[in-house]
Order: sequence, then structure tokens, then C-alpha cells
Amino acid sequence: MSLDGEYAPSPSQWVRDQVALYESSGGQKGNTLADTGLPVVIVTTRGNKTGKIRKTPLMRVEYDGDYLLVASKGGAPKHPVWYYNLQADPSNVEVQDGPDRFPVTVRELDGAERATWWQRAVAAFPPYAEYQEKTQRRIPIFLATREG
Ligand code: F42
Repeated sequence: MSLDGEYAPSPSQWVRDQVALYESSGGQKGNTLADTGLPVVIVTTRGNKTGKIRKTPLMRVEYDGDYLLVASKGGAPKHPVWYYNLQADPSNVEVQDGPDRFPVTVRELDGAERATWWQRAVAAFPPYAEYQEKTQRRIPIFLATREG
């Protein structure tokens, strides 16, 4: 499967603006979260209902070459819908980290592995802990490993 096709920008203006700046600058601009200065990656998926290309900025959580995708959505009561895109097609996902863009395969984490990676996520972006406090749902996290 590929990730060619019609790009459908986010309905959130600040999100689609960040994606546009990130991509147009080759990852040199728009690569941090506003006033935090903390690094951001762009995750590309295929919409599991429309088949359109979706691009989602996420906080950069990286360890030993692997990345973690945290479906926090600020602690909202429902998962972000990109969660369902990952579930539907876990081996058809791309990550852009600064200038580097590469295909990954994702899998949702559970158990001890999840606990280890959740610590790494909170270390990279402490508000994740507050978001989890804020919602009854368990925030899903996906390990993204490079292909090949
Ligand atoms: N969100 C996080 O969850 N975690 C983060 O670490 C994070 C960091 C971050 C940093 C910078 C920034 O600018 C944004 C950041 N966000 C972070 C917000 C993130 O980029 C998303 O905006 C947020 O997680 C919500 O994701 P969402 O996929 O729920 O977005 C909605 C608003 C959306 O785009 N909806 C579209 C629409 O038209 O309403 C549909 C999107 C879609 O994928 N549709 C699928 C399709 O088939 O096309 C169907 C999906 C389905 O099954 O319903």
C-alpha cells in the first residue's frame, strides 16, 4: 500500500498550518510545539473511511530509533480519529522527523512494554501525565518502527 492520493488537511487551522510549514520547510520550521520548543513529528496515515491522506503532528517521543505515537488529544474523552487509521492499516504509516521522512509499522502497546514507553513519553512531554489524569479512557500508545 502507498500513501499517495488526495491530502485532506486537518479541520483545525493551527494543525494544518503546522503541517504546511513543517513540510514546506523540509522539517526545518514548524517542528516544535508553539511556545514549548519541544520537538514535533508529522505522522501520515490513510483515512480508514475516506481513503484520503491525513497528516497529524504529534510530540516527538523517540528512543533507540523507534518512535512512540501518543493518542492523547489533550485528554479529551474520545480517542483522536487518527487512532482508527493506525488500527486499520498499521503497516501503511509514515513519520517525518525534521528533514527525515520514512515508512514505519505501528503496533499498540500494552503491559510492561507500555509502562516503559509511557515513562519515556511523559519524560519527553510532561503534560501527557496530566492528560491521562483528565480522562477515563486509557490513552493508546503505538510503537512505530522503521521498515527495512
Ligand atoms: N495530538 C495528540 O493526540 N498527541 C500529541 O502528541 C499531539 C501533539 C501535537 C503537536 C502539535 C500540533 O500542532 C498538534 C498536536 N496534536 C497532538 C494534535 C493532533 O495533530 C491532532 O489534531 C489531534 O490528535 C486530533 O486528531 P484527529 O485525527 O481526531 O483530528 C480531527 C480533528 C480530524 O482531523 N478530523 C477529520 C475531520 O474531517 O473531521 C477526519 C480525520 C480522519 O482521519 N478521518 C478518517 C478518514 O477516513 O478520513 C476517518 C477517521 C474515523 O475513523 O473516524
